[in-house]
Amino acid sequence: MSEIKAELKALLFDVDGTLADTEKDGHRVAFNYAFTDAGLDWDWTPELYGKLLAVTGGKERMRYYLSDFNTDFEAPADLDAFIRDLHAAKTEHYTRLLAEGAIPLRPGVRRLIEEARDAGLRMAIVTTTTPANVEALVSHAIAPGAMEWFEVIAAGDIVPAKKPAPDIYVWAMKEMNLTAADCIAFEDSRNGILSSCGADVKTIITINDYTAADDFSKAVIVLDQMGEPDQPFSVLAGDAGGATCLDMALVQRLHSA
Ligand code: XBP
Ligand code: MG
Repeated sequence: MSEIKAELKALLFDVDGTLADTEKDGHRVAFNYAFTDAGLDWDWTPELYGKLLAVTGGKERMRYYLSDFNTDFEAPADLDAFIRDLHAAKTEHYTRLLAEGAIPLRPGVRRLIEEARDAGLRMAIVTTTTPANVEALVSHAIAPGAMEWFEVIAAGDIVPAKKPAPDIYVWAMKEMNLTAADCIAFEDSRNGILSSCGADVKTIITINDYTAADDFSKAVIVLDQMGEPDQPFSVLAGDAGGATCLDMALVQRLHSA
């Protein structure tokens, strides 16, 4: 008896680390600016930030820093407001950095998104970061009107349990009236794939420096980048069937495999 395969209807994109390498030169730098503005001597080095990335969400990451890395800090009485204000300042810095063009898209991202659009695929953003940050990246790094290319922006505090919980994927698919079998996800991290696979969505991984050693055993394929025709990807796990960059033909094959 032959199995009936669901047709691929939608691409669900993570943002940080997947569309662009935003963490080290974007978010980290913006956090440090906000700390300096607030008169704090906190310095999140690239190395420390790699450890802090274990926790998703900027507000949650600051709490993790205080509980595990800066235990001597005398927290103000209203810690929630303190963290909220720091995070708002960090978001201002981050969106300014993106408006200045500080962070480009990763190789192949624009090509794949444009190909998917031309093919009539539905697209959504599924991320932990703040909605303003998504808008800044999409409109500055992709195109001024590109927010409209994405049917749903599932971001930030829209669900209380951030990645690695599956909630944000479940929320996005519900909004789009789609099932997991209709979709494929693009992620770069362990927390990301735990979330997407926790929602039963097949997942393509493109690693980055912070996530290269993560466990991606559940991915349909693990690549170093999406690649371009003249800048081939390296396949780290899985089978690209001879393809040299991630195009819609390969995405379709990986979805139906
Ligand atoms: C990214 C995150 C975010 C960003 C910082 O996860 O975990 O917290 O690091 O953004 P994903 P905020 O790759 O799933 O998008 O400070 O706005 O949280
Ligand atoms: Mg990510």
